[in-house]
Amino acid sequence: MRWLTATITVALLLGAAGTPSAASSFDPTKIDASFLAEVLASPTDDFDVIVRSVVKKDDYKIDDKDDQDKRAEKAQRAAERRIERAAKAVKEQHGTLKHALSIVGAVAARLKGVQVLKLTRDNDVDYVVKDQKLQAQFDPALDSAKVSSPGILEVGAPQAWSQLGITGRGVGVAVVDSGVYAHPDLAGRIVAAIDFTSLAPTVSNIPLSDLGGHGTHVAGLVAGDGTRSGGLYTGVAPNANIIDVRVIDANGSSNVSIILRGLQWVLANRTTYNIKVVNMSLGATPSGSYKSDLMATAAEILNFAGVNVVVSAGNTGPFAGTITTPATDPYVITVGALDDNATPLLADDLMATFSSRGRTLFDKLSKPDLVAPGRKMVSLRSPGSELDALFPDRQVTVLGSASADYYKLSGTSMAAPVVAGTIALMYERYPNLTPAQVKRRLKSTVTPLAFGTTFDRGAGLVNAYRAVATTDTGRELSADRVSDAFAKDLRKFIQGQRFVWRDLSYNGGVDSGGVSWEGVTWENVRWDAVTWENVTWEGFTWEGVTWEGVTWETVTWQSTDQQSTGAQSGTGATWDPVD
Ligand SMILES: [Ca+2]
Repeated sequence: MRWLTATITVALLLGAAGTPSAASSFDPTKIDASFLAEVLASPTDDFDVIVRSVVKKDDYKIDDKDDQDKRAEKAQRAAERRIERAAKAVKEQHGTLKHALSIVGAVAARLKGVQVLKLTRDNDVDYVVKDQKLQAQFDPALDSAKVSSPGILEVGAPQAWSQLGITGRGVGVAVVDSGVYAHPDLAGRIVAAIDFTSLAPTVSNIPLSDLGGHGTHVAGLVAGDGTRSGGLYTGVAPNANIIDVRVIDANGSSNVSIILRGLQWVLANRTTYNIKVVNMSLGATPSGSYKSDLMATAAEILNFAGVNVVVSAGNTGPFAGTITTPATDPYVITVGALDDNATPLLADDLMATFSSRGRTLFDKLSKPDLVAPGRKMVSLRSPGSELDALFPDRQVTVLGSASADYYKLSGTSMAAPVVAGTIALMYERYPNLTPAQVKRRLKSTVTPLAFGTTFDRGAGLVNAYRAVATTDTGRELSADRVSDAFAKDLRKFIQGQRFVWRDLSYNGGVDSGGVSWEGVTWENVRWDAVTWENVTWEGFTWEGVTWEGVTWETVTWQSTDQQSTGAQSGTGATWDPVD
């Protein structure tokens, strides 16, 4: 009955608001502390939330005889039960259900503050978080330097194309962003597009528009082929495929629940489109540890299912502790921005002032992992988009061309896709790499930088040529454990599989409880850093784990409204410069 101790405080607050105090005890262990404070301050306001349900013992019971199909079917049913449980809890509080978020065993919903408090007392509820707003991360250049693409040269991408014959052909990069305009430099290579800001998202092979103008720029840095500039302005992997997962509206804003829907779609469709990389040039100020962050959970699940997750560090530098979420997660590849000073020479490079840096605020992790050029980057223009209209001086017209086909932007948003493109190159050459190997290769082949520290520029500047050429056999495995939600779900969903240990002599041959690695099973496993470090994730079969969009027929998903109002709303989101 641990919530009883908190009752007095909330009763007083509610009393002041003229609401009966009976409404009001809560379990503080099931709600994020900063969100709790917000709810207590405005108990009668509406809040957009994400409600995770508990996993129960009988949700996923597999039999040794079950084949892969049977296990997949059972995993799907277990995921449905999770959604049903969360949906029922919301309905009991008379909340409005918005979407199923099976990747994290949750639903998105809208409830009054007092109802949010009551939810924390529901035994079927594991955790309630605010459906936080996110912003695309960029920093429009304030002056108009002479147009060039030094950043692409500095990372050695053209060397990888010419010397190794590697251009990213056939590799899919999901751009989780504001959409991708059908720019001629991406012709025929936007292989799928889906819009989670629309009322009824459906997948299409016809490119969507990009009302914001951000995603098109990002996609161009990954895979633009320079068609309209005679090769002057290309991305890092000019033959890679783009999967356009639109989650950001025309104003540059999104919500965690929309991002989660995008990520669960990527998980479910990763094989169909050969998606090896997700680029997330977005972030939010973290409200706590990555361990209780659902975007971190979704990113980790993708990572262990074989999809690299590349995330921009944030544009809230230059001080320490400014890394945004989900870049704070130890498993994602966090990219900070370098200022290439408009030359392809390294000697004049600097850290971009705006680039967020570590250590991370809550977990004190060393971030970013590495940096890439991110200042005054020239890439694809989305004509008539919000950005285009707001900052027409960023338009770039190639000499002799009748139209401005390119656009110049700054931000860690522009640095992340340089790394995502590099990863696409790596997979063309070595299709069987795993995310842990990719991260190791990226970091072990960087161009070292003479300035800065590990906490601002990470390992150094990404080197696309060397990352593709290397035969490093190492793997970078975080010593930090995965997020709470992933840890809780993992056992239920993949417990039918064996643990495969990286090193039977690791940690003196025992786990942190003293059990020999060979003796560790799903029944006695300890979910701590030592265990995570030693698990060979590649030993798991993730095909049986669906975690994709579940539709539960008996639930009426009442709202696809993306707008936040009441206590949830901030100032209207815009494409604000953040430098
Ligand atoms: Ca330079």
